[in-house]
Amino acid sequence: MQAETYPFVVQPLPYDYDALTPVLDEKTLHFHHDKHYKTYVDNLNSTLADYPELQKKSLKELLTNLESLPAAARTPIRNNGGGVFNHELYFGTMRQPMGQLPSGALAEAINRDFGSYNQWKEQMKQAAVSQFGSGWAWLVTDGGGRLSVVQTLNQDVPDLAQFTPILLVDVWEHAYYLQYQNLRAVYVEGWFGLIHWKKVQRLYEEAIRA
Ligand code: MN3
Repeated sequence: MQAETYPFVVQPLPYDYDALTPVLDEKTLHFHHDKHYKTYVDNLNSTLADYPELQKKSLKELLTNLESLPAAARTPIRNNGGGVFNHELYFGTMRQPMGQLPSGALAEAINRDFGSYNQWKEQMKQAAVSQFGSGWAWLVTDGGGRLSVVQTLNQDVPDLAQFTPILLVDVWEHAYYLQYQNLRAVYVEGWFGLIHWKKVQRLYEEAIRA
């Protein structure tokens, strides 16, 4: 899903704008995808327009080596490149509610590393609800398939040299405020029902094969 290199392109939602109702309504998805996410893509491209030497790098390469970037490009790439990476994974790992649960190797890893699906869910929910201010809660794997839950602030990504993100939930107010106002926990609880587990399993299997 993530476009390889500059110029980055807005990826369409992989479902209709009304597909995630009632958890996320059409208006929320239009604002979130068409305005917020698109702005990150546009700003990333306008930053990279000034740095031909960075235009061949993938988003992952840019975000893995922020310290190696020209000082003036570092913060805009961290914020806007992170914004692109995070939103593409977020929109790409939801789908029309169908009551899926994890299965296969990923389900086994969740049981091994968290105790059970419910214990994982509790930890993920805690990470999402307790994130102070704007940020994300993530499920990541290391190269050996060991899972962990992490939080990041703003549009920061986890350490991509060490971890592959396979799932995340956006807890910026723009993700939920139109519908839930201050009730972040209610939004997060609903989000669990939107998880596209087959896609998450595919990302997990790719990460441990790589
Ligand atoms: Mn967002």
